[in-house]
Amino acid sequence: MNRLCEILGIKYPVIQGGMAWVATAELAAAVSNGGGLGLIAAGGAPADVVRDQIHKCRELTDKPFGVNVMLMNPSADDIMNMLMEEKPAVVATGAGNPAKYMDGLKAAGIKVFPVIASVAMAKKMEKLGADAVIAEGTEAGGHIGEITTMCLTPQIVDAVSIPVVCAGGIADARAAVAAFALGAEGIQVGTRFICSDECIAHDNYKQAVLKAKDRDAVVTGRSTGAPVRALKNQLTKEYERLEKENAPFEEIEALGVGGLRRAFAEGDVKMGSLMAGQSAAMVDRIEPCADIVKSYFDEIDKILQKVKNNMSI
Ligand code: TUI
Repeated sequence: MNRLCEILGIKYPVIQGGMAWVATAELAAAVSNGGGLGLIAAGGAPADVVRDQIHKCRELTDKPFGVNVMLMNPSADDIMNMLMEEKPAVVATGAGNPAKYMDGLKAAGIKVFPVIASVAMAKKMEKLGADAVIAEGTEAGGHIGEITTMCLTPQIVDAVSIPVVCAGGIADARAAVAAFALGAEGIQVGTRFICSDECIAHDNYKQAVLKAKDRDAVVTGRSTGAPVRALKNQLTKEYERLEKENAPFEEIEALGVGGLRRAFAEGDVKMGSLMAGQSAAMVDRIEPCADIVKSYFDEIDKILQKVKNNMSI
């Protein structure tokens, strides 16, 4: 039996990525109702807004779901205190070290799944009592680390004994099989869920993901120390120009302010931040979350047969 399914009481070991703005109660509930684990993204929201989202999600599903806390959010302390009261099944963390919250979350009976992008951080999280780690490769969308999913996953699997969830670039069943071959016990999927019926992002954002080709998910912000992957548009081009000109930090940062809201709510595909992973190029339809969750486990035998054929020497 898959350890992640056991820990969480879910059918499919598929976690929906905690995408700021995009991962609303509607999306999380739909993924959980489809047998995976939905996550509400706290993103940059204040604690009371996240609490309302949890209540909404509980109206939409009786299945377990989680909350992703982006640790660069200035309200992270308030959000964590609220979560210790609300007790979602899981708290996933991103973009930082959740050490100071770990004991409180565990004492509240919440499973803690830190997103990590290095071996050292994975080891630290296991030592602190994390229930699983989400190893996110640089193929992912949004704020990213440097190591590819292919190289990061097996190194994390060898370094810890808690379950490893593989993230970054997993848009179809072949990639899922590869992740499990690398030793992962679950997958986290973000970009493909943008193109779901239940995602309430503006249709222009969804269409941009559908249209994206192999080189369209580009990284900006390397020079400021917070690299972000998003679909190439006027915003990313202006970022690139400012970075090349060594513009002041504040000027570069100011460009991005409100970018996710512009993309998600207004459908501004020119100056919005269309955060998405490299797998955007492989997403070709909008469909129900339940179908996306299940699709990763379709045709396992056929894929494994192909592996055997391709590897028979
Ligand atoms: O967090 C993410 N992805 C995100 S957060 C986000 S919101 C945002 N908006 C505007 C600018 C920047 C961010 C959009 N996408 N993924 C999880 C993730 N965590 N990737 C990498 C890390 C990470 C990085 C460093 C985890 C731990 C870490 O530790 C550093 C330390 O404290 O030692």
